[in-house]
Amino acid sequence: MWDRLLIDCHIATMDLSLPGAFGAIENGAIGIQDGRIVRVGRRTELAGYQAKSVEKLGGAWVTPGLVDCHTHLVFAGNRANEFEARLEGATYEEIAAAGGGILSTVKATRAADEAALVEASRPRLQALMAGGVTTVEIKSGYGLDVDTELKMLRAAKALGDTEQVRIARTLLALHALPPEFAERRHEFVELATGAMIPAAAREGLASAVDAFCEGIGFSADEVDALFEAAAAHGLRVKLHAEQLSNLHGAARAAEHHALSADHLEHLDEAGAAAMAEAGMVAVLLPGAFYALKETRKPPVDLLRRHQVPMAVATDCNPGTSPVTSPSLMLSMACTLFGLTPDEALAGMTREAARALGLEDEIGTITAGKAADLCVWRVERPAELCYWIGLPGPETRIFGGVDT
Ligand code: DI6
Ligand code: FE
Repeated sequence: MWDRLLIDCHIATMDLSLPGAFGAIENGAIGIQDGRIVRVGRRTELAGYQAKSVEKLGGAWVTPGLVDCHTHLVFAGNRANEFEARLEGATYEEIAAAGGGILSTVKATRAADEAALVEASRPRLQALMAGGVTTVEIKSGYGLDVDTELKMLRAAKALGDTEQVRIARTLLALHALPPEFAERRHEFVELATGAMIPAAAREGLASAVDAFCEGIGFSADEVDALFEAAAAHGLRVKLHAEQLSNLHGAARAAEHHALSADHLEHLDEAGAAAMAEAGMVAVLLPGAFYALKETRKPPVDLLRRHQVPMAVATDCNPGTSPVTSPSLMLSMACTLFGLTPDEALAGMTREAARALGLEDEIGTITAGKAADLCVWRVERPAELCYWIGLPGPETRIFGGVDT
């Protein structure tokens, strides 16, 4: 006998093997046992099964738990002062060049101890969870020294140990050049490859390595060295690429079999083709596009043409995307970037799971996967993208348990 049987519901399985938008099953049922989905189908197909708890959902729609596959939500302080400066005309690059930007968050994050960092970050994580997120990726990158990078990853781990959410941890080893290395770029890259990566791998603190490939960040050649070290330590890679300019980072990441390239406003055709060939995911970040008042959109048609799967994430960070609402990202992905509601929801479920290498575990409502689910009181799944800033699901199920 199963633990739970959810009935009287419609299911947006997001399973690509089912026909139609959202992989929808109307009048469906979901069987749950030991925290996993054991069976999903039409109610009539599951008629013969019994469960300890049979739950009528009153015609609600059930989706996979949302997956936020790109965040920097562990940090100290905030940058509302830079927000004000940008409103007065300063650009993100100018603020960064003047020692603000990422470096101001680095200062605050270095000064906070691990416990303070955990408690500063918890409300942001809880806001995402309340919005329906059951898996979140958290990057380091505001330490820029070995100890602080590890402290950030430990804080992310502590959050996962104390909240009902899955956390994927990424070492963002090349985010900005710290002032103490101003004249010694290659030494900082050596620190990242020779010390940060080995230490994070040794402690099991990260499953992936990331970098900011940009004029104000790091070159594609520097990223190469980083990704080689990551591979040597058994870590996957992903890259912030083509956000503000085109350094051809996505194509370089493809050479390293990266999981994803993220942002991509300036991606060109060769980059999209390389991503498709390598089976990468394009992670679109409408919060940063919006907050920076960018005008150049990621090339969604190009990505579709090359059949590059698209994920959507909050990029929750203090500088360019102070966002804690997954609903808002679904809306912006459609309204600003032109995704269909089916693509946007897939972007925060199935394709986001793939961007984390977790596609066998989460991201669709499929027998065998973890029972991470959201129950929404809506009449059709497109409502999840239509409402702007929807508070969250009626019920959030994590590992088979209501939370
Ligand atoms: N891209 C981003 O959107 C964030 N980092 C990055 O590489 C911005 C980080 C910040 O400004 O604090
Ligand atoms: Fe980012």
